[in-house]
Amino acid sequence: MLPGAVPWPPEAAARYRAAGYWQGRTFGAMLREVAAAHPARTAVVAGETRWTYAELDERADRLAAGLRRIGVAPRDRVVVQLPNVAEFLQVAFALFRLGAIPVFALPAHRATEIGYFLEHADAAAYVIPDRHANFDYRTLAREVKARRVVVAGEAEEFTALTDLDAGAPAALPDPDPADVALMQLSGGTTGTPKLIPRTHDDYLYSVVASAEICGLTPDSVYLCALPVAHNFPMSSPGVLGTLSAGATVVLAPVPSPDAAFPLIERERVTITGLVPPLALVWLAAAPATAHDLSSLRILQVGGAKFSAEAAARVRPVLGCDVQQVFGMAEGLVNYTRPNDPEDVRVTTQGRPISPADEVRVVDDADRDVAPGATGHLLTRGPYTIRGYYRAPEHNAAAFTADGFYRTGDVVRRTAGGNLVVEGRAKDQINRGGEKIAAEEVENHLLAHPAVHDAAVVAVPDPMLGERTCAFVILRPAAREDPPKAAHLRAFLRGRGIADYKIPDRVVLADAFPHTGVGKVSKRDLRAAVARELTRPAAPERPS
Ligand code: OOB
Repeated sequence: MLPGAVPWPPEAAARYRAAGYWQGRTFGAMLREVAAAHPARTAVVAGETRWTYAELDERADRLAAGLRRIGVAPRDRVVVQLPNVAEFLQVAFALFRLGAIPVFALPAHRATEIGYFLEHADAAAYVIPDRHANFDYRTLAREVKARRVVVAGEAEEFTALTDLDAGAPAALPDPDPADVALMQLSGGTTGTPKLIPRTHDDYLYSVVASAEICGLTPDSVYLCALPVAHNFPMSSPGVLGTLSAGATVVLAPVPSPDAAFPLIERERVTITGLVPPLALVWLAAAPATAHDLSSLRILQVGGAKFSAEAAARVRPVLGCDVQQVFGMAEGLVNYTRPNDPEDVRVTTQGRPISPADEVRVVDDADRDVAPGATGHLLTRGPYTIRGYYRAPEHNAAAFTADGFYRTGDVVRRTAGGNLVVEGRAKDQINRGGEKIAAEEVENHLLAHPAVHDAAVVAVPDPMLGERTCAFVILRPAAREDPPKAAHLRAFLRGRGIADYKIPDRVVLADAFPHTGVGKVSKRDLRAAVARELTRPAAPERPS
């Protein structure tokens, strides 16, 4: 196992192998087998690009050899920040084949986050597009310290992906399936994002089991509308589950109905996954569309709570089944099943993938609550990590002594065994599926010379579910001429963080409410914004 990753205890690993969950197969081998079985089937469609399984397989081999030639070695970490382009899959499988470890960053990440990933993972390379969504990633690459930069597109002074894809493929030894295959990012609750090491054995199990639960066959067509780097569209069953089934992945450049509906019609898409705010946009756009959406069988919705009211509208409006997906990059994924009764699919967030997933619902002292009562969700199982990468101190708090992951989610379990997400205990904002660690944004605000203290909380929002509000106490010297909210936001942007982390509202405060033990009471702060939101518009400070 990669140093810095936390292995499962040997007896648990032995159990997962004996039960057949861990099959000792790598992602590289999986693609090889599917390509041998269906060489001429379409593996991926993205813009004008269409690759068969044979082509994707060969391209992955050639690129693996090219990356090896420039010095990328087995177990090296490589930060991959690519949007929904076919090269994403080529790069991912090239690294899997090489035994190097992609660290999947989101296209929205900026210099501070990327710099941190490169450094924390001690990355050997950084893979980017040239431009995407009006942003030049080469300028970002110049700002961070990357040992080597590989560009899909115009490389300028960097290494072009096409140059690495030019030589002959080399026969590389298949990596150890028990070793780390990739790293996902945690939504996070702390000042720095956490890296989630997932092994071939554990991730491939969750991916293949997900494809089965969703009924994928070689005739399925999965539309990847969300950023493919995120765990949901990557693995639940996502693009990897689709490939494991020998089906077709269609990558949409953006998730809007304008881009997605024509693709659904043209490619006869059968399944896709969205976060709740996008599902609402699709529900609003579908009745008036001229596009034929009749091929769609399943709309998955996950990443944040999807209301029962909205879930109930999916079949009447889109003519397909809704599937709720409650998952986390750390592992556990829950699905409602296609043959569940309608009320289960509409009102619950589903049940775990695996019979070996252990789920506990506990009180503040880690005691099991009564059946059906609400409590903290703890989980452990064949595809849930036992620790973040290189984070021993954080791991001591994020996992119980016996290896359960503390999800930070507040849930209840129905008599039928389905989970209903009732809330969250972790200090995180879920902005329409995009996770924001309050502490991370607070630390950036504290770096401003006028800021004495900062507390970031969630504010309910009809569209996104939640938005962020930053409460700020100014230093006495700054109170005469307080900085405007727009100035503080620009300051945060200048710190090089993803745009979705910039607070939607900034409210100046004289003091923060405290809890009994003297911590800032975020519950009271949330109540304060809620009161303000329901009051008739009073002049807000600052604007
Ligand atoms: C997915 O993964 P992450 O790592 O971005 O976020 C995980 C957290 C969960 O702990 C929970 O707080 C929230 O996102 N969440 C949901 C939810 N799905 C995720 N909360 C309520 N209802 C849901 N359906 O978000 C993710 C990973 C794999 C599949 C799907 C989502």
